[in-house]
Amino acid sequence: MKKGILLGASFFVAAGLFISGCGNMQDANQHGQHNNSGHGAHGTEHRSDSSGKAGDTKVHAAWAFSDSKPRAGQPQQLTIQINGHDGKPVQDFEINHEKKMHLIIVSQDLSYFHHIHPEFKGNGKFQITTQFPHGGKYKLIADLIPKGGTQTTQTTWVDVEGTPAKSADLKPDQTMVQTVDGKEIKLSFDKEIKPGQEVMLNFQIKDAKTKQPVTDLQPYLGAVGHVVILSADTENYLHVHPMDEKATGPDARFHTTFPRGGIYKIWGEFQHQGKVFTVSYVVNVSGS
Ligand SMILES: [Cu+2]
Repeated sequence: MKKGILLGASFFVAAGLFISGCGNMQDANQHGQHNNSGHGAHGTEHRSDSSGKAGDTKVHAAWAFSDSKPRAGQPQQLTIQINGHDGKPVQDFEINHEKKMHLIIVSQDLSYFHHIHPEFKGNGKFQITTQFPHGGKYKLIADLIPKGGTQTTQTTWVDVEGTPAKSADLKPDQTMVQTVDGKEIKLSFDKEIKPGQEVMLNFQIKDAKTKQPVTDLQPYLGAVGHVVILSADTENYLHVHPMDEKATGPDARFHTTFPRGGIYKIWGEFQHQGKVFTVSYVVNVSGS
């Protein structure tokens, strides 16, 4: 065991499996296998891990599941220990969109998307029980802000035992109109998406049957909706911000910047009549 893992290990003696957020088991191309030779190097890696913005807070995440090998369909307690690069637990976190941590779980092909909020237990520790639908590889992305620090994204890969789902190729959608839970949602952009240029996303929400605009969206996580964007290779997790947090529909506008060309998947989550619905789109950003 290397130093970074041992530091994490002292916080979960009972847990079965340790995955270091800095150099985890499967994420060889990003970090190298268990390459935890020094904390200084990790900071650089984390910057490339998130949206590519410099200045992310230097923290280290250790991930542990209650079962040493998580199995599809079986509830797993996930513990995420956030320590500073001095090895000491981060004592508190800023509340961002109503939560101290947002955790996104996606399958490698991005067909599965799950957005949950681990509970802060104090002393740098977050916990939640979750389960994976199928066997295969999943990426876990924790979005957090240490108190007084800046937003950071900590990621790891998990290999889940069990029958894998049929993996789907990520192809750009032909239409930007989707029907989900009785809503018809059209996604449009204010201009052609170009790498490195800010673009506005507009989700326009109608009743699928009556085609009447939905004007009474409810706030979700303190805003009109929540949008997550990942590149097809999962390397780029984009920060997306609502233009008008208090909007209630039919338009929900957000802005973001796609860092490079390629295929991306976009998930929008909205709340109407007490129910959250998720709509997703696959887009191609041309250019390099
Ligand atoms: Cu969240």
